[in-house]
Amino acid sequence: MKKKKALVFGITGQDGSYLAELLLNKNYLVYGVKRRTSLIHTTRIDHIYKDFHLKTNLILKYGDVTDFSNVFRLINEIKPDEIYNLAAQSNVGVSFELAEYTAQTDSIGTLRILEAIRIIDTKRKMKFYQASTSEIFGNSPDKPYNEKSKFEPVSPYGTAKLYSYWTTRNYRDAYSMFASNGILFNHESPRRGENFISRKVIIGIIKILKGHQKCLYLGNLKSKRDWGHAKEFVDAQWKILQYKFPDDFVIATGKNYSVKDLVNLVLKKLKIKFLWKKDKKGYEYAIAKNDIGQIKKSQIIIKQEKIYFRPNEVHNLVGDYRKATKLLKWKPKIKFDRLISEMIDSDLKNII
Ligand code: NAP
Ligand code: F7E
Repeated sequence: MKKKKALVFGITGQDGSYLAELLLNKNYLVYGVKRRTSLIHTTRIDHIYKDFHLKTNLILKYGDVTDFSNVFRLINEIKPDEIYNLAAQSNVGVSFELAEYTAQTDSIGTLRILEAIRIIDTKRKMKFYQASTSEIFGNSPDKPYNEKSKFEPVSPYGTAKLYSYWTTRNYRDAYSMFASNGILFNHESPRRGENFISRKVIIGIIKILKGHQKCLYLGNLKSKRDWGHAKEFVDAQWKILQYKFPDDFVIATGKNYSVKDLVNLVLKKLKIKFLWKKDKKGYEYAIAKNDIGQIKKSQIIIKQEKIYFRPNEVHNLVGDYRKATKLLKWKPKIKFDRLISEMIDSDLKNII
């Protein structure tokens, strides 16, 4: 039987790497789009990528969703059965600094792919997955959020992704395209980018324990997130494209925790005793209550720092994934505690 072809924009990212593994295990021929960078940055997929001269089911192509001619040519040459758009400037904090670039990538990038499909795939055979996000709900009321909740994004990233959400729906309705949104809540893993909170906290605290740094500086500790495991969330992405109709699905765990809960859990798992205090300006800091590793009793190990607060914040995210369970038979299994343990174990091995 002819292998199915998948084209993955964003294959070098956290989700791209897990999705590539999943698709290869399902015997797909996987085409992955990597950007030109001054340093090679394929570390997340090196273990599955073999030299292209060897017989391999993973083929890497240079590309960028800000370049329409490139996007068009790739889709025209490959003629994939399924296209996953995971490419994005995905850091919410950074989007306040790089607002226009974020829109070019996270909004118009999606439009470029959809336009290319519309022109090339006249028989409407290709399926398109858009990596949408819980950030489109912003601070809208009525939690937990489901597919019918109101959208009120509060960052350049959130508004850019909302544009893509609607464009995906509009192309589905206007041109009868199989185009679906996965509205994914936060998902982490040992492969998570180091400037997202889970990985930043874990790496920072391990480095303090090992004496590589003294203190970890953070922003808002009060915000709450619904954190799942990326490996399970890419399974939902694939299932969304296997469903009989194009549709939009919330993918979440239904449980949320604050950033402070996350910090407390990591400290506890690393057996660091601590006490939270507040300075005169109201910023919180944590001091160690025991000598452990390279940490000395009374050392300030965590401190809030103004530069890590965002101009606007999403305070509390939690998702209702019942539609995905009903129609896709998808359900998260990995709990927050186990996710964090897996990430800690992995970084304890990485950081010497
Ligand atoms: P990630 O690790 O930041 O990966 C993003 C990927 O997009 C990387 O491969 C990156 O390439 C690529 N990329 C960035 N700009 C690009 C451009 N202009 N052209 C082509 N590729 C580009 O993000 P992730 O956590 O895997 O998330 C995957 C997708 O899901 C993103 O769209 C993200 O916004 C969305 N999402 C993520 C979460 C989450 O909690 N992880 C939740 C909801 C939605 P480089 O490696 O070269 O940077
Ligand atoms: O922040 C707070 C920060 O950057 C989580 C992306 O994958 O999920 C992700 O977006 C929370 C926020 O993720 C620091 O203010 C405090 O409240 O890990 P994060 P995010 O912004 O929720 C959504 C669903 C996506 O779609 C995105 O692509 O933690 N926080 N102090 C901090 N965050 C960071 N990064 N760094 C800090 O120092």
